[in-house]
Amino acid sequence: MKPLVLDLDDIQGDVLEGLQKNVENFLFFKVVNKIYFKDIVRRYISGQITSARQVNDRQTTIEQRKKFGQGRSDRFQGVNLGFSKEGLTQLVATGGLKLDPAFERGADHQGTIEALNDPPRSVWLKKFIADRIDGVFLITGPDQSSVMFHSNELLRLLGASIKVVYSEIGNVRPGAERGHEHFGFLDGVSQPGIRGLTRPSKPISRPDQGLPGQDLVWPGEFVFGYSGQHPEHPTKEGPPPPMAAPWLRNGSYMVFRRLEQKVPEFRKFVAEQAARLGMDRETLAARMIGRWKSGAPLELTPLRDDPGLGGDEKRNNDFEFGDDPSQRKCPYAAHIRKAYPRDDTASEAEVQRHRIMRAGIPFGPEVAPGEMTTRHSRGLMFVCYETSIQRQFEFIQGRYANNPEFVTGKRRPSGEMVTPGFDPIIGQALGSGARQMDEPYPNDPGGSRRTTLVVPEQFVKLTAAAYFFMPSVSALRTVLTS
Ligand code: N7H
Repeated sequence: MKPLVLDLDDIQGDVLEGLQKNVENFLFFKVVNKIYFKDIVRRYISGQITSARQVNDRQTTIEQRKKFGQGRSDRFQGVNLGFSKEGLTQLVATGGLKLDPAFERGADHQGTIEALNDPPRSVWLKKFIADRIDGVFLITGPDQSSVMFHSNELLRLLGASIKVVYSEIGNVRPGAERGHEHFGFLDGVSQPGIRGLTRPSKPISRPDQGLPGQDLVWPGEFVFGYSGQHPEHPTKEGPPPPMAAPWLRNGSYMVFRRLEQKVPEFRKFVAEQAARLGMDRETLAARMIGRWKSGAPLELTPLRDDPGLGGDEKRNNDFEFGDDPSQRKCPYAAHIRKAYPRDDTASEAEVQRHRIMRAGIPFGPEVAPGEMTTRHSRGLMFVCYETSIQRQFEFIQGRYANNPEFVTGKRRPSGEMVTPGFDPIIGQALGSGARQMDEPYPNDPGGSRRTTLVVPEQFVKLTAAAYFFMPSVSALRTVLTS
């Protein structure tokens, strides 16, 4: 068999392993002078793009330093560039190309908004929708001053060829909250492993996993030009996802969603509901997510947090849901069980065709003392990569998280059918209506208390969204800029 080789030098760095980022500036722009823009990108910017190879090498350095107790050395800068459908159309003739239908439509299309139960565009950030967005620069670095310095250099280079429509900075949270999102939960714990990149930690006993429990996925699910998942088998090689033109090779679609998190409101809701249900708050919040704040999964520690487990990448993903058939340990509707149900549907092969690579970062300040209702916008700059927005991101959001019937076919120990309810974190009901989830109170190890959590409002609110294509470095140097 031919070894699988990924062209890491040609793939942009945020796509597979994610640019190293303490701070990330998202610069959304419109192309004003196409000829000038192409010239600058070809001559100056394409050579500055941080590749997946650089990201991979930097990660090795970080891990080596950690191993030898040398502390963090993350002075790494990164630049990546993506284009919306409108942007691509400016650069290259896309007429007749069969791009992903969701990408063609765009995140702000009424059809997309309706399909995902997103809030109407009229309530999105005014500045974000003030003009056409052709592309986005992602500029990352160790701190705000270096990221701003590099952003300004880039803008000076681009001069009047573009107009910045909207920009916003994302930051990892400070101190002990580093790596945690604003509700307080460790993020970035579970990502798909990538065949040809992620090395199996137990090659003999578990050749189809990277870290224990991390299923390896064929790279074509995230980057064009490689084999994808087999439609009927969870580990076998499948065909490469269709590529509309040769220049899509080594490129990926990116979903961007600015998700505001109502943190004080979320905390208050959790405290009130926990009191109503006669349980503690930490347990209720963990049952909404499927992990404790430390990252420890409910499947492995259903009744109390275990920070040692949460932080141990060799153990914190090593579980399935199929052996928890009555949601005693983890509710069917919990965010991670909805977003990646693992072996818990009729077909694991099918589940593996709805995976995404997440690469988001929090934004906004910490909750201020005395901030009882949200006074400062904060949340998650959600970013994910895939080769089909329709089959991957939109499927997770629309058919899993927003679908109270999913996961289907479950019964209570009594035999009665279960309606799991909405994902209480990201699920969205029609017209921002109330959502329910089943079994917030744990019946573990036994018990049959029937409880329901009614979530009357969205604690995660979409305030802007866009779909992009992150081309290969070579396409940025040639087809797209000649
Ligand atoms: Fe989610 N959260 O803090 O509650 N997410 N997420 N997500 N999410 C995950 O495994 C969160 C969002 C996925 O492989 C964790 O990294 C918040 C969207 C997927 O087991 C936590 C927001 C979508 C996984 C959160 C948000 C997803 C995942 C556990 C918005 C896609 C991996 C830590 C503000 C439609 C599941 C981890 C797996 C994990 C949270 C958004 C999907 C804590 C606050 C929009 C696939």
